[in-house]
Amino acid sequence: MLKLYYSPASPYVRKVMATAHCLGLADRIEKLEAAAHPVQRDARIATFNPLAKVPALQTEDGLALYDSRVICEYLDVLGNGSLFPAEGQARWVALTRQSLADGLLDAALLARYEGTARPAEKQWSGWVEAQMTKIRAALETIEAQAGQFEGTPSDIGLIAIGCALGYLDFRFADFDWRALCPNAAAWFAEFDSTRRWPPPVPAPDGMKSGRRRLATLVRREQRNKQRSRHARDDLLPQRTQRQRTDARRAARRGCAGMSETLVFYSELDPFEQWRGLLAPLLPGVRIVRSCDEVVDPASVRYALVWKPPVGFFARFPNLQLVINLGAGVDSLVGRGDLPDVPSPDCRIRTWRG
Ligand SMILES: N[C@@H](CCC(=O)N[C@@H](CS)C(=O)NCC(=O)O)C(=O)O
Repeated sequence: MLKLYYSPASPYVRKVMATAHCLGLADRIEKLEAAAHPVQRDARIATFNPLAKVPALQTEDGLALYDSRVICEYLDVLGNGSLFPAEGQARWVALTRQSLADGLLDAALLARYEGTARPAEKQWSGWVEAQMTKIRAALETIEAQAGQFEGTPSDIGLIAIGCALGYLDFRFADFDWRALCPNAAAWFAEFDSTRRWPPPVPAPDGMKSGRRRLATLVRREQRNKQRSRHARDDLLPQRTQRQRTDARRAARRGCAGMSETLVFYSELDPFEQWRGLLAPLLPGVRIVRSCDEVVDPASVRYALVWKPPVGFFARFPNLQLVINLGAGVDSLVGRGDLPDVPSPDCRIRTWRG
């Protein structure tokens, strides 16, 4: 198997997966859990890629390949494809389109990191605006060429452009790139409808009705935890009533003070929408996505998941509750990275949207 350090929200990873799907190689790729971040270095990726970025691929011969351009070209050779035209103008056009799309993504990521990774007091709107200027300029060039694009991605240039436009929809939903690029938008609609790889964020049904049930599960777990802590405290003979009351107050403050984390993983479900719905119902719980946000693994008590990669749960030593974003728990049982059983605090429940 090929092994890919992977984040479902990464547009470069998506480009790699789109390439793999086009070449019929997707089933040969094992996805390895990764949490790439520009500041918090992920040691797992770093042992493999000194830049600690995703995507990074380990080949069946043990070669470490990065970045997405190298990986896509490797896959093309492995799959006897022609997504990288061998010579002539077609080659240089495809490679330059890939660079254009990747450059658009580089600017988009820098703009996004400015808001999500940099402390609020250090953020600089001029920086974000400069990145948006690059994005607009790249879009102008894409628009100028869109009349020549083919509907089904025939080379790496068009795959990269499709993934870049998809990323704008995903992370820059308020930025109306279609207004700037009507021809590219028409091409993208066709590209998007024929894609064979997972989209970053299709909305599932039933989220609104499910959020209350889900929050109830988390709150019940919080209460259970608190009760067992109190029961333990009450057994301590040397504690006075006053000390017990103080300990309970401190525990309650801890709950309200963002000491707990719910970690989200799904390639199919929309994280931002889930977070938006759940955050008001769970004020004491930090809700993060494992792929691109800093996670203090010890603070993770709850996981809301759909088919996380093997090894995902092993990072969270204090996990108490796993909520599956689909019917049944067959996708979870027997995978070996759940917390040790028997554990009084560990259970699996099913939630249906
Ligand atoms: N040029 C690289 C860019 C990869 C990249 O920036 N990936 C992001 C995730 S979308 C990342 O790993 N960021 C962490 C970092 O900047 O250190 C490629 O094409 O693979």
